[in-house]
Amino acid sequence: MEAIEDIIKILKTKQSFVLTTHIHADGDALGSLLALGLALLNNGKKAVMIHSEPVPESYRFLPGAEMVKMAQDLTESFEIGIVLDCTNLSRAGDAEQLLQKAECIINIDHHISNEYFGQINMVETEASATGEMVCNLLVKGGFTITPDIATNLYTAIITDTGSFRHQNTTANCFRTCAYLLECGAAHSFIQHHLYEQRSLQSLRFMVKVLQTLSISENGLIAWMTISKDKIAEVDDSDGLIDYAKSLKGVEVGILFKELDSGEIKVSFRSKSFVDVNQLAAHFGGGGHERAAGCSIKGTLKEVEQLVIRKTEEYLAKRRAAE
Ligand SMILES: [Mn+2]
Repeated sequence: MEAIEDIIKILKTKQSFVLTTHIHADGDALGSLLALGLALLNNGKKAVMIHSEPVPESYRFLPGAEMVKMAQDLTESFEIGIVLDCTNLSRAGDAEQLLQKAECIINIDHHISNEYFGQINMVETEASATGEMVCNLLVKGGFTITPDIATNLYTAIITDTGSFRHQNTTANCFRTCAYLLECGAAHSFIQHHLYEQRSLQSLRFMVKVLQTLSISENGLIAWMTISKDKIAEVDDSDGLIDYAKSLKGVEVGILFKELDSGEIKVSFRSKSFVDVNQLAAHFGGGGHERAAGCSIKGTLKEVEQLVIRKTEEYLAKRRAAE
């Protein structure tokens, strides 16, 4: 039996579910979490959506966002744990303990670096977003896709494909979105909240980050840095990395962000041939071929040098192999 059939059976027969997603949640993470959570609730199940951090302000418009609970506040046990858009259990943050207590963990994800940590693993690396997989799951299971669920899933796909710009944009993802619009996904409402609600503070923050832009000698790597003092002002770095990648001639865009933990969060994007999942994996991270990330201990300067050197090595090796 395929994973999807096992999952549908469990969704129908079991009664209590705890659902979560990865730390530093994005639109796909939250959209998938809320869509599946709402579908279970609509079917009379006990379903609790949890996260290690409060839902980011920019995603509080998602239907059901107010129902997401802090993982730390829960002590009860659930029959089934469902983890969405998450490569491994440690990426579930504080939700990990609660998940470990469940009889069965279901892992639903589209990252190539997924570690198959569940008892049931539905991992489809060709899916544009976990939201696309959840849509398929709900349709196959005969669950009603309400306008609220559709809005969550549509947001998941829009954000993970960069509004249909990234390589993961497929015919199937357009078919799914067309279907979600028919189900009542609120297109204008979503666009407005995703792209027309930036604060002046956040735009000024962006200007400062753009000023840190550096480019490698060969013009193939462009990167930016966010130091802790800058984050203290406002932390809205979503999508900034795309500006580095958007430069003509650049293949790899990198964003370095200093975290409170003494680590540097490194995000990678590539345009056409560098497998950034491999680069991130070298530093213990992962993701997709064209978008990946990792966290490295050290100062901003040290990590910047280390990662740029490694990326240059990768490009040099590739040239030699051609
Ligand atoms: Mn995703």
